[in-house]
Amino acid sequence: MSEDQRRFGALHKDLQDSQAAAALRKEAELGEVGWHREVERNLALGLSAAPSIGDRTISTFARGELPHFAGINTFLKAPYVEDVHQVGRYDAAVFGIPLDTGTTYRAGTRFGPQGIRKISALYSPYYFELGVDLREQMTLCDLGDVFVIPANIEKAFDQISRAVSHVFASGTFPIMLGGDHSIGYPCVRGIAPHVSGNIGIIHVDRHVDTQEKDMDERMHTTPWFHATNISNAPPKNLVQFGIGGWQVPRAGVAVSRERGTTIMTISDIMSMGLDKALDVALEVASAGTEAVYLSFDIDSVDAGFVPGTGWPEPGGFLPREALHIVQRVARETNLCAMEIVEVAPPYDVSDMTALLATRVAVDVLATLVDAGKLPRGRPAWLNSAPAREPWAL
Ligand SMILES: [Mn+2]
Repeated sequence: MSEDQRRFGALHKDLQDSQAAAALRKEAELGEVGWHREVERNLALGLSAAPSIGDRTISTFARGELPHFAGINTFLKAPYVEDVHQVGRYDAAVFGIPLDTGTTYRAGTRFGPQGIRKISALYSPYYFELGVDLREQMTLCDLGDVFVIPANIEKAFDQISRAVSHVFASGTFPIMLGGDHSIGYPCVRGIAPHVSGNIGIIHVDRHVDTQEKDMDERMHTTPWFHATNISNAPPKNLVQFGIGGWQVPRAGVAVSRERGTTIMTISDIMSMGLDKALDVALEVASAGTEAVYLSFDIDSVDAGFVPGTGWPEPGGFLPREALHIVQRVARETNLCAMEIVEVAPPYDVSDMTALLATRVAVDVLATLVDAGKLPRGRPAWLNSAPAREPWAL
């Protein structure tokens, strides 16, 4: 009897091919090179531990993953890369866009990146279900935050596009932590010039966010009007997934109708079944496009799970549905970047909203690793940086 049969032979026959059985097998194949490298670094920088400490991997000053409650927070305790010219050395980069000038009801998403970083310290880099260890299988860094201009949303947009353009052109996979949903437009504007071909957008939200202006300005209710004016981000590849309720402005509905974006309500998704609805969403976003951008609004989840957001709306997704959605997007599209928006820690309870935002980010990363999409070479559709900033017209 093989070792594998000894371990798993006793499992109920209906569980032989279960996710849990596979996860137990996959863990055994993960190395510990990244972990040992981290321990060496911690000891070199943080002194060896007091003589009474039996575990000699422990340092005197906390410098790595442990203790989870200690240390200076970066996202998932990833290295803080202060020199942004070095970003291309990492497979993925997280950075914050702490802009809430675009909020039209309760503000506070300027603290979103800080809130997400804080509770992300709860997590190790290992994800049981997929048998992925980010520390062993890819490199991740935290670039800190974009210098937004809170008193001028257009200047803030220029800063955001420039930052996103810089990271994206390096070939690193970018994860942007908002900030309110107004950042969707400048993020796509920073990416679009670097993609040869069209970009599809999967927009998970309760709100359409497609009107041209709100109270005479571009706000968090307007990103997809402006993003779909970009020549290679056409509205026919914009899928708006989970829309519904009493906070969908008629001005935005008119634009979505006129431009032919694809809206799917929660009821549509329930009646089709989540996976069938996702089949349709992924097909529409991918049709004729080279790359797909994921915009995940935390308020797409039922308000009971995400109190820390600006426009909570009951009746949205369950957290496990949201995670299933982003995992399928990561696995089955040519995902080129993502944003997670509308986390407002001042309204949060026990960090639960920020924790779900963390899950969305790490589940996407783990899925990209599991699907063999990270680490990645330089994609064929990725242009080198243009000589000028095309949005500064
Ligand atoms: Mn929303």
